[in-house]
Amino acid sequence: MKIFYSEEHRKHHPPFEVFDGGKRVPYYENPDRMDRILSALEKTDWAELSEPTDFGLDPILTVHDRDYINFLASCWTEWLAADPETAATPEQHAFLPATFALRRKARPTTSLLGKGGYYLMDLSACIVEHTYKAALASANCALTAASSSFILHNSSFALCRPPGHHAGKDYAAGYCFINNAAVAANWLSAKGKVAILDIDYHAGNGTQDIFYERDDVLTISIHGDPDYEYPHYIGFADETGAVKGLGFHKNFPLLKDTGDEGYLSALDEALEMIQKFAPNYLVLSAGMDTFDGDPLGKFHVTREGFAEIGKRIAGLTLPTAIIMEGGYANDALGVNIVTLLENFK
Ligand code: SP5
Ligand code: ZN
Repeated sequence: MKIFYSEEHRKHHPPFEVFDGGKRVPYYENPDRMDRILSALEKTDWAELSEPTDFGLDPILTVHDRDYINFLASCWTEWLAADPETAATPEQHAFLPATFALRRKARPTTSLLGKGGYYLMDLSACIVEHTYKAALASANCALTAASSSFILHNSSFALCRPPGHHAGKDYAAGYCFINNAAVAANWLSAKGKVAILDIDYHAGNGTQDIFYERDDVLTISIHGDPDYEYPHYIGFADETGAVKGLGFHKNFPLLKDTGDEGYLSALDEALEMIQKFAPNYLVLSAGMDTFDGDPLGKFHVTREGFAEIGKRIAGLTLPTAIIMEGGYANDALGVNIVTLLENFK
């Protein structure tokens, strides 16, 4: 299986994030995640790693707002210029505003913190010196996987970091800056009908927003009910698309403590919808944080569960661009993703 991976992610390693209650914790979405996956892939005889191709900004700018991308590109330099304390010890800091825009009446203002509060949704989308570079490389991994799946008509894996599914057209959120899966799916949508299936534990709010009014890309997310789980305000069952896209989005909000059985029955329903839609390509937002024991999740999907999930999705027999999203039980992350991927080789 072709796997696209770039070392660029390493420099995006914010020293902390802020949890509910203002608790500062080490950044869960860390480079060690990739090392665990790489070493598990090395033990297989089918993983064929290569560098991504650089697609330039055009395919990213068809999904994301130009001013938002400019903000990501210049944020750190502007922050350092404005804050001498940060400039003296940059590795101890992250750009993280403390005031966020309610979008009803808000606009991006000209000050950096004004832009930050507008373009960031929460306290886990921390920006450091090379965040933008890492995000671009991550998007290129997804694009290269999409083009590989298109050309070779088979499945491929984009080992993306940072992840992407919480990033909307003009906002970063939940460790995500550029929506890798959306960029890949949008690129593929010029070649045929595309379905995106999001199996990350958290609702794929960014992906939902981006394609909400489109009927050429079916989006489905299976996740912890936003009634108790991040991202809290989106991902409910009654959100099914709008305008032309009505009926082309589906959320499966699931209860706390969902295990293999409950998960697989939602998955079967999702797969049936995908079959009815009859896409030419599948983009799989593959988060492993549904795992039993993930520090950020409340589900109990087992390794055997991931084997079955992979088997059923691969059963669609679609060329699939598999895009890495979340998953924070680092000890099990490599084995879990390999268990999922094995079904697509
Ligand atoms: C890509 C992805 O999986 N992003 C997830 C971002 C979640 N950020 C919100 C974290 C809220 C943490 N609550 C923690 C409870 C720990 N016991
Ligand atoms: Zn997640």
